[in-house]
Amino acid sequence: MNPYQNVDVKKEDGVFWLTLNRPEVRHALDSAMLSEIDAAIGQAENDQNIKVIIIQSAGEKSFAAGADIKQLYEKEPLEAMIPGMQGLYSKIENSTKATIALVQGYALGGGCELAMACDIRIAGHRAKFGLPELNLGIIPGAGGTQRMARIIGKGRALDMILTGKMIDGKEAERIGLANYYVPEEDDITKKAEEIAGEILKKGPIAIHLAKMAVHKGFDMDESTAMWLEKLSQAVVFGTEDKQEGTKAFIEKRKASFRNK
Ligand code: CO8
Repeated sequence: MNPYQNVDVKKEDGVFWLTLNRPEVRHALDSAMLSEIDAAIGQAENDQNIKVIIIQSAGEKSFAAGADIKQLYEKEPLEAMIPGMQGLYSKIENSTKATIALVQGYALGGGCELAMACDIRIAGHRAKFGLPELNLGIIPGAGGTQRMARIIGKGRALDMILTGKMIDGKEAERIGLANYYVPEEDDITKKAEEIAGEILKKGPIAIHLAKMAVHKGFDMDESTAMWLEKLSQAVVFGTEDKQEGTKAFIEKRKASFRNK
C-alpha cells in the first residue's frame, strides 16, 4: 500500500521509482509534498536492495512547477533560513544511491532544482527547464544558483537565472543540463530503465564513492579532491566487490557484486 498522498513509490529490481503526483497544481512542491519526498528518499536509502532512485512525475505536462507559490507568499524571512527544500535536495545529492530525474513537461524553479540535485537527467520531448524565481521577486533558493552554474557554467546559468527563460529538452541536452534527450517517438521510461540497468551492474560501494568523489570534489580545491579520490579508492580496494570485479574480468564472466 502506498503510504503517501502526493507521491507514489514502487520498488522494482533494485530501482526505487518515486513519482510526484499532485497534477492539479502541476506537481508544485508544498511542505506536505516535500516531507513525503523526504520520507520516500529515506525509505529508499535504508533499503540495501536499492541501487538507483528514479524521480519522475505522473503525466507528461509537468515534472514539477516549483515551490508552491501560495505557501511562498506567506513565508517570513527567517523561514528561508531553515534547511527546507535546499536541505532536502542536498540529501538527494548526497544519497548513497545513484539518482536519475526523468523530466517530462515543466521543471521550473524548485522543480528544476530537484532535477539538478539528481546525478543524471533525462529530458522528454515536452520537457521545459527554467529558473523563473526572479519573476516572483525571489532568487533560486534550493541550490539553483550553485548547481545550475556547476552543471552548465556560470555564464549560461546567469542567463537562465536573470532572464528566467525556459529551454526545451533538446537545448537542455545541448548545453549539458540534461544528459539525454528522448524524442517523442522513443520511450522515455525505457531509456531510464536502460540507464538504470547499466548502473545496476555496478557495485553499490563503488557507486556511492564514485558519485561522492565527484560531488564533494566540486566543493574542494583540486589537490584535496584528488586526496579524497585516493582515499575512496583505498576503501574500495579493501572490498570483496573489488576482488570479484577484477577476478570476473580475468575469468571472462559477469561480476556479481555483493555490497561487501
Ligand atoms: N505553485 C502553486 N500553484 C501552482 C504552481 C506553483 N508553483 N504552478 C502552477 N500552479 C497551479 C496554478 O495556480 C493553477 O491552479 P488553478 O487551476 O487553481 O488556477 C494550476 O496549477 C494549473 O496552472 P496553469 O493554469 O498555470 O497551467 P499551465 O499548464 O497553463 O502552466 C506552468 C503551467 C507554466 C507551470 C505555470 O503554472 C507556471 O508558470 N507556474 C509557476 C512556475 C514558477 O514560477 N515556479 C517557480 C516557483 S518559486 C520556486 O520554485 C522557488 C524555489 C526555492 C524556494 C526556497 C524557499 C526558502
